[in-house]
Amino acid sequence: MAEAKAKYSPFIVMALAFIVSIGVSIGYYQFFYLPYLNLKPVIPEAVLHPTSIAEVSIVEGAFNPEQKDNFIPKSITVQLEINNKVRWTNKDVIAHTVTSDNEYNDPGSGLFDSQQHEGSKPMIQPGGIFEFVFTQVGEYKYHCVPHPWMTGTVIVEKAKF
Ligand SMILES: [Cu+2]
Repeated sequence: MAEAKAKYSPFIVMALAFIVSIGVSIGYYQFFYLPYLNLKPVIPEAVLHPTSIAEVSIVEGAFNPEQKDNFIPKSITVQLEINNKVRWTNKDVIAHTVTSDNEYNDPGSGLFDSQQHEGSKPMIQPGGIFEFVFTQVGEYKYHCVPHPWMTGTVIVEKAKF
């Protein structure tokens, strides 16, 4: 036993222990910590459930390409934790969609597209609504699929106190 111990100097043992601990740390980070971060985006409750709702109307006649007004307001600015939940109400006589120009996928709410959400499938019917909670600061452009001249923008900012 004493001979076996003598083969490994304390320096080698410490070096090996150090290498093993680095390996364990990298493995933990890569296979446990990163997947955990990716699975669970931490979105504050106040962002998921803002105190009020921002309203956008799809006005009557929006289906008509000759008509200038469709989404009113055309651009709406909202604040996280205040009114970052946007509600579109279809006041037109035919169905429409609210669809992201670039397939924006919100980490809290999923794809920004009324066609992907229950309650509005396949389109937002006359008198119907579509609601979407924006959880990230940014500028989000959207349009209506059957009427691409209908365009709008949602700008999301941090709350100003
Ligand atoms: Cu439309």
